[in-house]
Amino acid sequence: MNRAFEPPRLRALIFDVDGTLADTEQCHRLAFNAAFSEAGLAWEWDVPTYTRLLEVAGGKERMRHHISASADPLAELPATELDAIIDRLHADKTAAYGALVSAGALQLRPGVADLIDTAHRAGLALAIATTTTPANIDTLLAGTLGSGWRQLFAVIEDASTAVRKKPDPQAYQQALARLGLKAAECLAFEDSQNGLRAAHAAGIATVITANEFTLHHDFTAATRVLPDLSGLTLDELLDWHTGATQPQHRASISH
Ligand code: XBP
Ligand code: MG
Repeated sequence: MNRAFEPPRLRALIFDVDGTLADTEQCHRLAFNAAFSEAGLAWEWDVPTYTRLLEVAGGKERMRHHISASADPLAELPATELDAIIDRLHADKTAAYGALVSAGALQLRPGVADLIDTAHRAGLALAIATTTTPANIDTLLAGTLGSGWRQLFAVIEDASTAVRKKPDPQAYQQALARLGLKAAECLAFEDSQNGLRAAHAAGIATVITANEFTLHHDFTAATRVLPDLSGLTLDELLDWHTGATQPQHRASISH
């Protein structure tokens, strides 16, 4: 006789940063363009261009892709020289982004602060799994959640710990390992197709809140697609998690 299915308990929420916690990508785009202008490069990433380039996760990887895809003369440089130029551009971009965010350019998306607070009070572990630079996370969350923001998150996986960028699942797999939890005990929150693919490849059911840069992405594999997280209750999350961890549904989530 089949034992009644006991759904795994929801024990952790794992958040992507850019586009999920806040609509950061316009600021990233402006910061890239500021760095290009400072370097005397005639590159100007407008919104349609940046929307396409966002299919490459990671700022350095995105610039490298742009150089090769646009057959920019920089592509002819010896690898070490090109690496040095990309590193410098990215450092300048990160400084420009930090200045924009520190000046108050960004707020958390609707419902994010409430969900983090409610989940933390309910004893759920919170984690971050992002491809962005650590400094960007600190600038954003110190300015929105306060200087003690790190105490809210048990685990932070970012560009400095997970070198393989989304859709590679490394950031999520490392977050699960450091949390000491199974994928079925967690829910992920993402904004993009790359992010959904990364979480899904790690076996984690995912809630999507798209934004202007990702509305057109394929979110078929998501457990839920929402306009934002406003008004979201823990009971709703628990229901979605239970539904997502039913045997027949889990069979569709790769491990
Ligand atoms: C989104 C990214 C990042 C940002 C730019 O990260 O792919 O590359 O666009 O930040 P997330 P960096 O996984 O949080 O959605 O220039 O620091 O990479
Ligand atoms: Mg994102």
